Amino acid sequence: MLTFAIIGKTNVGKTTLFNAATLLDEKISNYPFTTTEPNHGIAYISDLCVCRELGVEDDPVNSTCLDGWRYVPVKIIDVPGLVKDAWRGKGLGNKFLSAIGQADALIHVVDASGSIDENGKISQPGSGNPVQDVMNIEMEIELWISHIIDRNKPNIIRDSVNSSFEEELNNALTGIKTRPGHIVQALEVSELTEKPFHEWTPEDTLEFSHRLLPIIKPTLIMANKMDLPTAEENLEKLNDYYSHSLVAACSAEAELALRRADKSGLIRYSPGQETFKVIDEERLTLDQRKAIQYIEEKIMYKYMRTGIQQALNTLAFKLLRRNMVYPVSNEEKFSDGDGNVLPDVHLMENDDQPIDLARTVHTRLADNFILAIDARTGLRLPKDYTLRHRDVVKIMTQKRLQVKSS
Ligand SMILES: Nc1nc2c(ncn2[C@@H]2O[C@H](COP(=O)(O)OP(=O)(O)O)[C@@H](O)[C@H]2O)c(=O)[nH]1
Ligand SMILES: [Mg+2]
Repeated sequence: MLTFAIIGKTNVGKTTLFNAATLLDEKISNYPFTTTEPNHGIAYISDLCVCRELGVEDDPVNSTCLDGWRYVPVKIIDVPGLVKDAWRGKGLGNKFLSAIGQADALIHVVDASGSIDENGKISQPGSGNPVQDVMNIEMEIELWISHIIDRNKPNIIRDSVNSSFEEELNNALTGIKTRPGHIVQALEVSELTEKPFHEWTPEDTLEFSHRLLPIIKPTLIMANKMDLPTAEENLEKLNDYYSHSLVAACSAEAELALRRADKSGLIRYSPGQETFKVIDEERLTLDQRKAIQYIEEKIMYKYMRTGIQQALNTLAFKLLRRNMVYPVSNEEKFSDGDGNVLPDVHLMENDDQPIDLARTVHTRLADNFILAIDARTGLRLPKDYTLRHRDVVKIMTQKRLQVKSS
């Protein structure tokens, strides 16, 4: 399952975002360090399901279909505020950094209203510097990566004699989910391909780590608290400074309020939609009415949506370039062996082929793979076919295999 880690300094709204995305009840408070363990939860990314286009009623198994939208689960981790010198282990730093290591992509939350001081305490709105905040947190992660490399330096040098340096460096970094291709790419952009590893200075190691980070952890910067007046100016600054990466505007608190109101039956709201509907005006208290009005005025009219669902989708589809692919075993009914229509959808990588889909469903399916069929047309897919978003694919095997997805 894809894993996203929510990072950022204290009090920017990470836990609120986590709760909104998972609708779990976590302690939300103004005190720094209320969270001492990385929280793990399940969030969903969503896109139009193929059921309506194919004219079928589906029976989702590994995902959910709501009003013709498919919601696919992803793991999400709320990583408590990283303090300065976290990479040296300060403030449970290593535990938090390891959680980042497990992630496929990062949601870097900043307080766009600038109401947090350097130490993560609530202060005068507009006084904080979100651009600097992003750099500080990234620096901790880069120093941590450098530290891992330094610690493994003797082993890397020793083992490179019998294999390649790139391979050994990759082995040292597998805990943060590197692949050999990432290492080669980062060496190139940091211009260290030619320099012998034993001659690397501490600056070289840090430069390498700095270049490696965006390659292994695609990051979305989430400008949170957009409902506050000082936020707009900082959003512009963030957009200017981080024009090379993606910046999204959001209000985690608004999303949390909407999802909770939906859950308790006060409003009808599907995450990611641009509107919500009050079910019964009479049932709302004065405070609830005020809250709804605030969200409408400050967020929904201005930004069209709270930004949370879009952020999750952007990570999966734009930054990680995943495609939703539906495996079926009956290409006429679009069903699995048990008759479930469009039971599963998998988030395949951009250059994945049908054999990769087979492997994702079950290794036995891959071992016996012969060819794949496009269930929409009934035609055989070419040998070198790469899977596309919303493909519905039947895998043909040598033997008749009855496999349940793993
Ligand atoms: N105005 C406003 N406040 C928010 C928003 N999101 C979070 N907060 C508040 O910011 C404070 C810190 O939030 P929390 O999620 O605990 O931050 P964390 O330390 O990063 O996990 C709390 O008082 C939240 O209610 C938002 O979108 N708008
Ligand atoms: Mg928190």
